Amino acid sequence: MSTGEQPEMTDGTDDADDRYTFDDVSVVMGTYNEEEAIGKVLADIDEVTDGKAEVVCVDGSSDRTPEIAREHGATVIEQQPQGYGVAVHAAITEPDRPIVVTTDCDDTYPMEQLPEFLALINQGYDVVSGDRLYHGADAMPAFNRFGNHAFAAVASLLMGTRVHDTTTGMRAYRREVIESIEWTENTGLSAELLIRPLMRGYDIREHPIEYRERAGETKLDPLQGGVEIARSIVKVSLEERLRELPHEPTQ
Ligand SMILES: Nc1nc2c(ncn2[C@@H]2O[C@H](COP(=O)(O)OP(=O)(O)OP(=O)(O)O)[C@@H](O)[C@H]2O)c(=O)[nH]1
Ligand SMILES: [Mg+2]
Repeated sequence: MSTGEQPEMTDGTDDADDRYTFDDVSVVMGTYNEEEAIGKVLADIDEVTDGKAEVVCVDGSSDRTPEIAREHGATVIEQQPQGYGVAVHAAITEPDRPIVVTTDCDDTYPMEQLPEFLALINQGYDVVSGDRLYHGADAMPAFNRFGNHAFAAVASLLMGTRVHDTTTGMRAYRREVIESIEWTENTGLSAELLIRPLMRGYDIREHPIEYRERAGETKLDPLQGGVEIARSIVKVSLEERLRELPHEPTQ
């Protein structure tokens, strides 16, 4: 686990065999009535990746979100709205490109930092996790900011490794990480996607990101969602601790 110094920058578009480019990247997201934001989010991805990244939206909307997504060339998978993690689980397991990047479809996350995520994957990290709290996250509601600091503190204690933002929606994963682990959480999936790989020894890097004010309505009830995330953090950390214990040989 490491954080801090800048990645060696590339524009993610060079063609050396051993480096991934945006042709190897899928950017995936759950989308639920995000018509105010989706046009900008998809235009930003298109611009920064030069149209090379594949985009997958798992959509439960009743507004124009899926039409706008298709107009931008995204693959849209329709799904009844069943919560963040159900959508994002379907989204991360859909692509067959080697690098999967998650984001929210609310214009909070800086798509212009995608080349930094790709550069860190190319440095060898298995998961690159956007740390919203590093720069202060002034655009985040104060209650959520407090909660996110608290989740990171609890997760760090339970894991025995300091992490700074367990609930961020912007990460890059080598697809092998996603495929090698069974994911169980819904609202807490974002925390699970950091905790299980970290406790299984994958190379994780937290990377500071800018965080913007949300466009459109939140889909998360901060109180109920917060309780569910806290429960997921405890459950998943303890399950991973138990996995670490030596097993009794069976006779
Ligand atoms: N398909 C689908 N997408 C969902 C569902 N719930 C949330 N999402 C999407 O998942 C992403 C995260 O939801 P947000 O409402 O941004 O939750 P949050 O980031 O915790 O809260 P904010 O601080 O308001 O951004 C957004 O892109 C939502 O549109 C759902 O039930 N189905
Ligand atoms: Mg969001």
